[in-house]
Amino acid sequence: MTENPGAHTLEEILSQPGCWAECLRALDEKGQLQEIRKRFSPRPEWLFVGCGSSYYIAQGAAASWTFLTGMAARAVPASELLLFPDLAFPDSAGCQPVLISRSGHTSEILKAAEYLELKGNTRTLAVSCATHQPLEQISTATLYVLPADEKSMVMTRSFSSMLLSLQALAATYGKRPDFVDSLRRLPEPAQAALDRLHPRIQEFVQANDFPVYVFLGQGPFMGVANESMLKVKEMSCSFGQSFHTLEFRHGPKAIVSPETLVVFLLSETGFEAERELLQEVKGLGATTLVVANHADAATREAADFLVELNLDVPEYARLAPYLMAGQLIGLFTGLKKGLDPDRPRNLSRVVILNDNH
Ligand code: F1P
Repeated sequence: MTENPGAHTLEEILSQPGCWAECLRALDEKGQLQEIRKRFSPRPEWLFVGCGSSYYIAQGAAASWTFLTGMAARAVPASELLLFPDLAFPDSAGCQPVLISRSGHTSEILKAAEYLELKGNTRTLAVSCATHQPLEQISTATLYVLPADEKSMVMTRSFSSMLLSLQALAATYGKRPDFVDSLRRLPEPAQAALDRLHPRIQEFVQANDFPVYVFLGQGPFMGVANESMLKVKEMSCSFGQSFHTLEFRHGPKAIVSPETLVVFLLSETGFEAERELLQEVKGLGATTLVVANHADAATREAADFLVELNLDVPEYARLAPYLMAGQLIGLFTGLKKGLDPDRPRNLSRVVILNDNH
């Protein structure tokens, strides 16, 4: 056991809003977004590719891309591109791949880059928190998100910062300077919300034990639900699941009991339908944790633990702050179990496979 288990991860989680501000400033100063916009013209479809957390960034980025640019966008794990290229990449002429990797070293993303650039003759855009790595050498250009790299094995601020940077890039393509302004306004109120949330989640985790964690999100929040589930698994070795919110009715709700923590990431667009499910699940006896921007009386009543963000920015600019609760649950649950969330069991910082895989 290390001296200060989880210390890096906690610091990295709590430093996220400041990191977003720094990343947006760096993108501005270096004119990176405009530069990329000049080098890659709009295409009928954009394909966001990653592994693990970076795949879930891809899901949030693809939703944001379509919302902000009107262009079609999908997310696939790099392994899909390698094993089922005809399914993942059928329209090579009309599709622009974006390869996401904190390290730029993950074998599958490198193989995907080689497949696209060298065999497919397709120009790729990489997104990474590191320089001097192989992905940047294979790809045509790289969007660097350097202030966000972590000491911890698990991705926390690199996730939210790469997602935010891709949203800023989408806003550049979509000619939505108002959206970039919203992202710039986000760090201050998000930091205040995070500082309030941190001790509350710590206390909640101390007071409760859950064998099962469920994260529900819909639309652009699905990637955030998946990433929250992954944080709880990685940092606390707990059993976590994620679903599209309303899919929970179609079978998964069979697992509900007071020992199931069901986390609802309530959207604004689907608020009423999602809140109805929250009430139903509460009625079935689950313990509920709700993240919402604004809660109404019915939501308050059905939430055992409510995170009300009150952020004065559009819905899509709130994806990153919606992740804070899941990250903190994972971290404090891991610490409570005597684990070191900085160094999760069985994991390495990068997955590097031998050549014969
Ligand atoms: C992707 C990733 C991480 C995960 C793990 C191994 O890395 O799957 O999401 O936490 O420790 O690698 P990268 O390609 O973004 O560097």
